[in-house]
Amino acid sequence: MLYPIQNNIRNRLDLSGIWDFKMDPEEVGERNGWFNGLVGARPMAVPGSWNDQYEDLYLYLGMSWYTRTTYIPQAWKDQRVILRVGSANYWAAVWVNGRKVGQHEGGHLPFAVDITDVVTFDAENIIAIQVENHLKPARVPSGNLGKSVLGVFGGFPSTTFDFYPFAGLHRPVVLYSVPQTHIDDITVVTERDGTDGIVRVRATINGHQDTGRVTLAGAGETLEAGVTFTDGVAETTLVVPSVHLWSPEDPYLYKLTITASSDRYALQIGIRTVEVQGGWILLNGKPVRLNGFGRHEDFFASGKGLNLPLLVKDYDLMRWTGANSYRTSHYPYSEEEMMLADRAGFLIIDETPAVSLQFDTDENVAERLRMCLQQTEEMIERDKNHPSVVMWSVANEPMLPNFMARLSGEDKSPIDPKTTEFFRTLIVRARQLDRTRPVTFVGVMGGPAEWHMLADVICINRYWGWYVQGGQLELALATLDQELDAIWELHGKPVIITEFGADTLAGLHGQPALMWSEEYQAALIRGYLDVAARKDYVAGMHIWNFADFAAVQGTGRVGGMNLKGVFTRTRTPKMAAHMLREYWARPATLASTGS
Ligand code: BDP
Repeated sequence: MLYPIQNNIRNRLDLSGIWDFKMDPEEVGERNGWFNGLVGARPMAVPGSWNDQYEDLYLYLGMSWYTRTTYIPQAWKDQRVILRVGSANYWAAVWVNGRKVGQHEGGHLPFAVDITDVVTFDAENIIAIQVENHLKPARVPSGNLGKSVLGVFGGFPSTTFDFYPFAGLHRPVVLYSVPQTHIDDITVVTERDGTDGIVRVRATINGHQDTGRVTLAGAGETLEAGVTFTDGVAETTLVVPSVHLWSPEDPYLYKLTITASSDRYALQIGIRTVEVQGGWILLNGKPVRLNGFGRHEDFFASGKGLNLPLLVKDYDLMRWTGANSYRTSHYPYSEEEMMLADRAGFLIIDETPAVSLQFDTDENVAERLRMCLQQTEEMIERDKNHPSVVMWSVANEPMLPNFMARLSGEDKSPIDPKTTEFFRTLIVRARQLDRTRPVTFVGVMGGPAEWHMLADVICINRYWGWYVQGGQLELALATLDQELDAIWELHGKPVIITEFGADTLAGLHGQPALMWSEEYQAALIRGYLDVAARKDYVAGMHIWNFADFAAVQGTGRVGGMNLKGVFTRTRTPKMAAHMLREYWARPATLASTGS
């Protein structure tokens, strides 16, 4: 799943812009030939969620149609023409010139369809994309389970997760062309040997025999190796003397170019290593602490749609706080975001859309496992070459049916081993696809230790001082302190608190610091950071959340918003953001003790 590029061989035509849009709640569009063009359509921006572009669409999640027409340049005539959708949430089908050419399920990962045989070069082509985001029990993530599984968050629409289920074409739709014989895929793995960098490259081509070249340019040098594609595969290893390593402090990128007889593809790579050793995560052999945030793709009007100025601003604000890391909670973010992270030097925990997995009927669970595997595979395929990605997360807060009783300690019964098998399957699959990065999942409070045992790093979300022991910070921090040591004792692996925080109404102040005030949020976050700073096995602290974000409506969500951001939704810093800026400016204790 290579990102479409423009060079002197390949072409790319971005179809972002204003498309025609029409709701199809009765699902009559296909029967009535809406793929040939929409009657009574309204304008809709792509990329962008449809929900926040019109008042009457906010709550609409059903079938919808997008259409637009485009010429395809004559110069592409001898090439294959591909249509690629960056993200259509949740299910989509693509039609070109009246023919259905493909469909895809899963809202946060791209899909591509070869449309060479259906395009015309002499007239405009009509492209139609159907999209729906019905909340369904067996989907990943799930919705409409018939009861509120999230207690206080449970609201409307009925999700199992705590963010708004924005719908639509969220990332660019592009047409691109590749030569008939073209490079299909590239996998880059980097290692270190003393001061040498080792770059292992594997490329595949859709032909049998071919010869090519691999070129690596950077740090004032260009290395080259000839390669032969045998049965479509070519492999080579480049040794880079006096390597310029990639790190958050110095995110140095090399340019890797693969040339075959008819094709060329170039990408930016970073040379770095990631390992887990005892209670540490090592980056380039030195302990590193992941300081940062859980985030969301979320903004006014654009919803979950790619918003480039916001992306740049968010990276700048994260840097302003001193953060070096974030998690793509709770789904893979845009490719543009990943490329910017490579360049800006963020350490990313890359997460699949498996948020709030439920274990209800065997049938639903089997269907969810199928989707989880698909999304894990698609995510790793897409993001495997990014130096910024340092860990895969295959789920966030999977939940046992008796979650509340387990949390309170009332239920200590053994867990169903089938649930452990579920995670073993996902984690094993991720490791098969990528042997170079740790694999984890993010556990909920009270979640079973059996699941964590399968992971390379223990990632936990903790809300002592908010949902539990709310308003009792001293008690909450003492609970955290003890729990962390118990977790370390049990697992002997690095621990990351992937979520902790407090809802905070910007502008609400108080002395004493009461819940919902800016003071309370700052004190809670600071308290957690202080506890963690005393423990060498804590490899990361991610605050929930970077910014306030849209959630479903409910009694715990003022204005339909989760207010745990250290920035508001419009990116105004709360007190906690200023506190972090000071806190993270101090040298991290572990980094300074590294070898
Ligand atoms: C955690 C979830 C996250 C929520 C957060 C919260 O992982 O998605 O937004 O709690 O309640 O349970 O703010």
